[in-house]
Amino acid sequence: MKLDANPFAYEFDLAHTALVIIDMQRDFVEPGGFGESLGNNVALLQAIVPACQRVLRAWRAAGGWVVHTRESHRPDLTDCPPAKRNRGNPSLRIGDMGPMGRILVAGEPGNQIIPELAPGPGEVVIDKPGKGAFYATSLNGLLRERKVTHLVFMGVTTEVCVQTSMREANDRGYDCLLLEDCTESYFPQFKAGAVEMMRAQGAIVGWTAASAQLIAALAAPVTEQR
Ligand code: TIU
Repeated sequence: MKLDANPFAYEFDLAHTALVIIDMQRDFVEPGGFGESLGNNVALLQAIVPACQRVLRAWRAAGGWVVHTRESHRPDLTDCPPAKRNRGNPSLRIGDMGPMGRILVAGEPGNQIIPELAPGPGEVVIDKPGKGAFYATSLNGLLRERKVTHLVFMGVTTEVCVQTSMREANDRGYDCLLLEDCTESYFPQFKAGAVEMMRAQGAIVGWTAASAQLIAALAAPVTEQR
């Protein structure tokens, strides 16, 4: 399959591509979670949910494989360095009790993926203690087992966990596409900068495209894609 993308067309074989949805959790998207505890306005992030749903629906209908990630720490916080927990003197620290349970802790209500994008059968959920989806997780092994070579990214936040994950993927040899209207930051100027820097210099980190382009490619008859 081939779609219009920046800085030039992105080509992928659906059987060897995963849709990677980064951290679309209540902790980042809803009030009372980790994102808000850092002083952010979570409403900005809620705006991308319908576009993410459209892509997820189209990707599943085409038979594509999906990986979801959650930024998530063990209840005993042994995987949360004090530097991460204390940084910025947040109103609620990781592990503290908040309105949706313990902040950024596995198993708590706030740590779950939002219901609109809930994982489906056969889809993988990766709990990650860092910003990047590859750090201290089984993701690379799972992708290699399935002979995945291409990754399509959406999720939050663009310049933190999405950008880190895409850079980690790029260094591991995956061809990455970021869906521009399916990612968001608490800081619009950081999203714009991150999107720009990833596709600069001939897609130095990867490609970017509007989700409509991907949906059109997924819907196109196979004979026209050759
Ligand atoms: N704070 C912020 O923008 N992001 C994070 O802490 N994690 C993710 O991006 N998932």
